[in-house]
Amino acid sequence: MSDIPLVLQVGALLPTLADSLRTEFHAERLPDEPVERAAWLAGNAGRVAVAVTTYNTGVGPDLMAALPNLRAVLIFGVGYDSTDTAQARERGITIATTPGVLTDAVADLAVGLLIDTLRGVSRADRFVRAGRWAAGETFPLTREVSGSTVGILGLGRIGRAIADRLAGFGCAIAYHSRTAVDGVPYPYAATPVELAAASDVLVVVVPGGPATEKLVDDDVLAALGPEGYLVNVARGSVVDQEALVRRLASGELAGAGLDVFADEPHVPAELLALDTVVLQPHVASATEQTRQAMADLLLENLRTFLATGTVLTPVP
Ligand code: A2R
Repeated sequence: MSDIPLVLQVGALLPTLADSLRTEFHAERLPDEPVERAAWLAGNAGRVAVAVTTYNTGVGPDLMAALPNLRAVLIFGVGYDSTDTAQARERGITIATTPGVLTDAVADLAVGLLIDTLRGVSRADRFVRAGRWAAGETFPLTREVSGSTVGILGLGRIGRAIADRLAGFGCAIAYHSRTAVDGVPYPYAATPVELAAASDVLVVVVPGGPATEKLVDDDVLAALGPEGYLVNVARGSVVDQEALVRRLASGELAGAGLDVFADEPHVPAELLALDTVVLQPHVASATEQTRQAMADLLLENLRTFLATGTVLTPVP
């Protein structure tokens, strides 16, 4: 039994995916509890050939180092900032994510957040439920979405899908990525500050990780200005959250729609208290259809890897 390459589940997974891993691949689950985990690793670490995990759990440096025969890490999601990519590269360990299949769901939520933040949909719902409309109060005027200028920070798969959707609203689109994208009709801004200065709304859709840490810093937020809005469906690490909270609380930023935070699931109390902010519990890809499509793609990567040693959607 001990020489059969093992598929290891690291962290909680979608139940249907965990079932498939168990029934089709005889996967085992790494215990979460530290003492149990250490005991499991002492007896089994050498058997593990493939680890299956999520974008937020990942396979960090210590766990990766403890698995001497690991050959692949398959991630449920598009982010891989919690997996040790440098060690993986050094050791020739393949990393695969589930890109593409979640593009539409994330773009849908980004646009929903943008509309909610500018038009105050959630705020107006609270207003009605609190009986304030019935009591004769008037809901304040909001910011029009149609015709606004939206800056997309990261014009990749999701960024483009957001731009496509917003074209239907007559929004003017501008963008910044490290490199200008060939063949798109939108103006390219050379820096995030330049993009923010030209935008009514800045939508953040770059990957997480050290290269984008606080890419949206206080200078970018200052350039967005008191009439500006921020929407973040990328990673909390991409935005200087302290600066964001400070500017929102002081009215130096008009509002924000946030699906991601610096220290999830903790949301700063100042944000909870602000009516200009729409908060989501990191659910941009969380539809039944998309989560199943992500599970299907991950399983296809696993089957392909076990048969050929390659995957369909490797991280470059
Ligand atoms: O920089 P480029 O030319 O590689 O363009 C990518 C851009 N990007 C960056 N832009 C500015 N500074 C950076 N340091 C930087 N790193 C990457 O982000 C590209 O336009 C975009 C990422 O696009 P995709 O790789 O197609 O990713 P996808 O599927 O759109 O997902 C984006 C992220 C995920 O990683 C999650 O964090 C989130 O959206 O849900």
